[in-house]
Amino acid sequence: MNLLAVRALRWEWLLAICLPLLLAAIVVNASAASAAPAPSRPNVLFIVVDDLCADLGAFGVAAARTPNLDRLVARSVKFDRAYCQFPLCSPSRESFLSGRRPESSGAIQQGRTVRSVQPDLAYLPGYFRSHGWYTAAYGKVFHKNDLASWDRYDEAAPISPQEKAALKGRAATRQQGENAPEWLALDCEDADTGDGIVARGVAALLRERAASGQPFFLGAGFRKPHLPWTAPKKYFAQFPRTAIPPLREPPLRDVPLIALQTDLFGIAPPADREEAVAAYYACVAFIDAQVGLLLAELDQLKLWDKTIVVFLSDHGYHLGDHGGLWAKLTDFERCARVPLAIAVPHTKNAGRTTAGIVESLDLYPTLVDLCGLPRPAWLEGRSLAPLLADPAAPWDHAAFTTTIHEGVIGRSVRTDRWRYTEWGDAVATELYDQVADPGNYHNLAADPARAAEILVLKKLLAQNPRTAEIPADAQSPRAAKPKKKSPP
Ligand SMILES: [Ca+2]
Repeated sequence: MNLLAVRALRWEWLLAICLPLLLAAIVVNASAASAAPAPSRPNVLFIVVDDLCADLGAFGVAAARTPNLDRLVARSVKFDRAYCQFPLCSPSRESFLSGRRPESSGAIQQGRTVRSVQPDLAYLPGYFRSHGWYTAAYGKVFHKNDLASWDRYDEAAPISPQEKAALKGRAATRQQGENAPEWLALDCEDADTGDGIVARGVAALLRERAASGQPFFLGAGFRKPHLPWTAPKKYFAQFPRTAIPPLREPPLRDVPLIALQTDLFGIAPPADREEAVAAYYACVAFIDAQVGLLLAELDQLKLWDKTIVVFLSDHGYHLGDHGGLWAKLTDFERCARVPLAIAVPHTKNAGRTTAGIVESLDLYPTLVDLCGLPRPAWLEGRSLAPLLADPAAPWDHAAFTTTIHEGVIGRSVRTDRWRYTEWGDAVATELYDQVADPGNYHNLAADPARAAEILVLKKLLAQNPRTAEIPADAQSPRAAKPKKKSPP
């Protein structure tokens, strides 16, 4: 064997011994990274969108164009059956930010705060602040902001000067009511809009706080697709009227009139449903792009490994369904249901969906749990940590949603199979089979064959605290008197 051959043999030996060791080291390293423990004091990025129903690509609605929200959901555990506690901005947010049910706290109307009846209560961001997190927000996180919750807060005007100028003089289009659906394609850039300012403000906060060493809780409160539906014109260009599939729905059967009211604020139906839905979807696509800025910042700053990202809406939204319902305030599945996704650092469950029935109310105990903080005594929700650890984990719970029409309170409970609603003590009841009738068109409450199920659901509903007082100004100004009979 000559010298060259000996050298070649040595190299072969070296390769034969070292390569497997090297590969093994890489594999061990990779698995160690995937099993890395979650940070003990993670950051929280809390993204809340106003009036956004679950019409999103990631939630199975192809007509909506939401690549960024879809990407966020793909990094998260998706909650397919999440429900708000009251389908209206203020009571819904008061509930999930305080951790209390609307009827426990009494915050069951627009503008009434839990803080006003429980002055020492810490809202969710305030609780994190009291435990050493830096808390800051832009936009509409609270309906009525709680200054004590934040180290820094910027309301970021609901509409920018550019939007205001564009909308000026258009009040004539609101003849049907103060908040009749109104939309407008804006001739401005994203950065010149209220929500564009929110996204850029929070992105700047992420950059500023990433290097601070102090954990942060940042709130991004986007105001669209709340009315008026304004967004830069490039988003409207994505949604010609023909991009919206026509609505095909079954006829309403035995649905009581009181359940079919959404007009607390004078919402008037638009003349052309598809045109209006296109405007709503344009605003959703606009918000999607703003969320995209935040995701890009999380990428750039490598924050995913130390940041819990929560994405939710305050309630669902009707888009001309049920024979012409618009907006919010019903107890139907479409209005009670909210899109919810939670991305947790180092999760092995990214992109998985849970069918567990959960409530917006659960967010406070969930975040407290994930961040290792003591659970405040007043919380009424439950931690979703078991579902984040295993989306298929056993989970036998119900969700409760309350609304008010004409001074009559509508209490609804959603179980795995049913949605059951009671209006007042005996004004009307509804029962929908969520398997056979997911959209809630056929009320089975009078079906004698369902008496046993109704008894169980009635007991379940009665377990929740009930408010003794329904505020006089919680009555609908335009709604017809509630009637027991069904609509034609
Ligand atoms: Ca809202």
